[in-house]
Amino acid sequence: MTYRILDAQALREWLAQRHDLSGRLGGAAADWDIREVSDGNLNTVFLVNGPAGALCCKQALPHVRVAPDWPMPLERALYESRYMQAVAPAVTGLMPELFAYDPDLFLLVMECLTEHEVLRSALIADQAAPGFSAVIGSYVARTVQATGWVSQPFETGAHLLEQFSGNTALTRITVDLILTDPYRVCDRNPEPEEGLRADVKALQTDQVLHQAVGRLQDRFLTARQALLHGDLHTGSIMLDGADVRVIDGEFATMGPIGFDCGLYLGNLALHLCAAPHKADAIRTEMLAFWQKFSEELRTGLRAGCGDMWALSGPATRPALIETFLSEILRDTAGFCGLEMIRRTVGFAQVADYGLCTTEQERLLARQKALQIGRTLIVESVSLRSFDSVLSLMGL
Ligand code: SR1
Ligand code: MG
Repeated sequence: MTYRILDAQALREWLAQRHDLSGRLGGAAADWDIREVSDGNLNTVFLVNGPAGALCCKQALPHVRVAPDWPMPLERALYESRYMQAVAPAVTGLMPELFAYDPDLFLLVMECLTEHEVLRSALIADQAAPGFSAVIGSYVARTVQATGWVSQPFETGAHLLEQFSGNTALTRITVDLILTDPYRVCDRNPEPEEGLRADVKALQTDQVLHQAVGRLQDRFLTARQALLHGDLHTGSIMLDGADVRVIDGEFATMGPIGFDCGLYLGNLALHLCAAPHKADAIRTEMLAFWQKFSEELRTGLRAGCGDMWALSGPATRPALIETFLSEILRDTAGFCGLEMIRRTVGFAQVADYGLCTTEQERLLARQKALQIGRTLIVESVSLRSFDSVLSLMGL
């Protein structure tokens, strides 16, 4: 069957022929309730409800969903399916189950998280049950353990490089939207509000900042430490109380571990800028993320490592681990800063700023995010502890 963009009826007909999937829904195809709930920038998403169960169907479009003039290869769905398969055994219960991938329709069929809400929306509504960040810290540590050179035989890394190095279209988005566009004049950048124009201009001319961004470009493109989710923001996480799931792994690529950490923390920090009265709660979440991530990785690496540290033993490995974690910390701070800046002045911004009740308040929130982002990027190379990351955020 050749590729075509599915609407609800076409999806119904396709599902009806897939007995492995229609069996999960139960009843007759005509009775299924199919709703399009597309929310992200790139794809269409349908929720299908039948008498016996529900499915989530996500199809790649040949363009960016929110920018139809921007062509985008369909293969991102393949990489998302590969990502889910690669990390699923390590993160059981922390991502939806993948039931099927159709390579002709570039369609993923997954467990439907009917009761879950997107973390960003839950934060904005002030309804996220505390504790989600420790789960995300554990998620990142587990994916690193399962895919990183530091903990696996080198053949694992070689295989993953081979599986994901073709994901260049989405990596190009990251290279442009996160690592480059906010620091240059670019048609994709939205016109800034008047009060922010001078700040945007400063980002384009700040040589100290550009040099520090250069270090992070180097890290992102050349430090292939582990398989990254690649887009771990608060819109890529869903929760229902304490049940936390990571979704949307289409940006998966081998890269620096601090990239996933930094994007996650950057989105919490953006929320903080928009809702400064939540500083205590956000500080607690950030700390819990880092403690869980670093402790779980430390414990795992003490118990065993890959070819990378094959000669280390109980006397020498702890120092290797601490040096490794320090490098991740520096990258985390830098990528956190990059995410804060790009989500404030770049193509893909965040709904969190909608929490500000006046234009002046929103301007100040954005300026705060730019200031914290710049400081994190520029200072990242000299940071020694997670406390210093928090204090650069005013926490
Ligand atoms: C054109 S895609 C824009 C952004 O949406 C995705 O979620 C990624 O964050 C990407 O940078
Ligand atoms: Mg996404």
